[in-house]
Amino acid sequence: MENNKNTINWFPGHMTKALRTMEKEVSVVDLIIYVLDARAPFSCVNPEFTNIITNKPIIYVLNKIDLANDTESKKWIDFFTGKNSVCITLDSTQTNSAKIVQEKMKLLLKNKIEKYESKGIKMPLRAMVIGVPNCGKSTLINNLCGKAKTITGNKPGVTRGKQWVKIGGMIELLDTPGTLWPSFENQEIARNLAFIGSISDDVYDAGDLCVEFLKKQMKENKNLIEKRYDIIIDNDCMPVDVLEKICNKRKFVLKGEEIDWERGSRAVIDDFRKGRLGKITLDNFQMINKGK
Ligand SMILES: Nc1nc2c(ncn2[C@@H]2O[C@H](COP(=O)(O)OP(=O)(O)OP(=O)(O)O)[C@@H](O)[C@H]2O)c(=O)[nH]1
Ligand SMILES: [Mg+2]
Repeated sequence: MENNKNTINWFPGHMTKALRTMEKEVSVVDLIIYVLDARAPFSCVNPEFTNIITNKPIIYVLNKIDLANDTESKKWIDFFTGKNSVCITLDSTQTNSAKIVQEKMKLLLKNKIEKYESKGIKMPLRAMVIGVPNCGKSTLINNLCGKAKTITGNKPGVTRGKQWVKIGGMIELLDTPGTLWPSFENQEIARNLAFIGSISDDVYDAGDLCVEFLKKQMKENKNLIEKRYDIIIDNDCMPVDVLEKICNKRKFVLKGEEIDWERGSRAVIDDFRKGRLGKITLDNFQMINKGK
């Protein structure tokens, strides 16, 4: 584990409580709806969930698909499709887009539905919706029920307790608080979770995070950064030089022409989060063998 002042960790008490609640509630659900941010789907897989969701069919939802790179998303769909799991993509902010979740639930639970129908019993289908903070769990549930039954918000840790929501007559969904895990051994994953807004802004330095973000994007999406900020990134440019160019271009300067690094850093991260840099996927397949 990297151990310096830049190490990111965030595991507040309500997350431990939420995991215990999930452990209790899992026995009454037929299926898991596992929401992942499509920009960092592997980073969003929480090792703490593994022991909780054993043996349940899973619908993996690559949510916020509107913000992710299309080619990369196709690869991640294959990765998350398995014997007892399907993977779908979604933009939960589009009205009615989540209907596909309902269809997949019925497909995965076909045997159970047929069994009860043959006996003339009406049994609701129950699913637990899980995922890291801010990945869109509550938005997805509201989309399915066509009403704002759960509270949503553009910051991590909005949902704090469990909440059952009925969808029509036959489906019941359990909204859960976004949870992480006690310590990030892989700080690349921690940073990706911070970039997508799953980690409280209070636990990392915006300047450090932004420099790491620019370092990565200068390798992978240099043209998108150049285009957004109308700057040229020369080969000998360091990430901090790029941030300086951005701050100057945007007039993020304090009294005495001093660069406002904090404001510039927050602006760049916010641009990424809102998709203003373009469709960017952070995760890659090399991360898979490096631990969490
Ligand atoms: N662009 C885009 N934004 C989305 C999508 N789904 C959710 N959001 C936004 O993401 C933010 C977080 O959504 P929530 O539904 O509150 O996320 P959550 O997973 O319930 O978060 P916690 O309760 O904190 O764990 C909100 O600002 C939503 O509008 C999506 O598919 N695309
Ligand atoms: Mg929520």
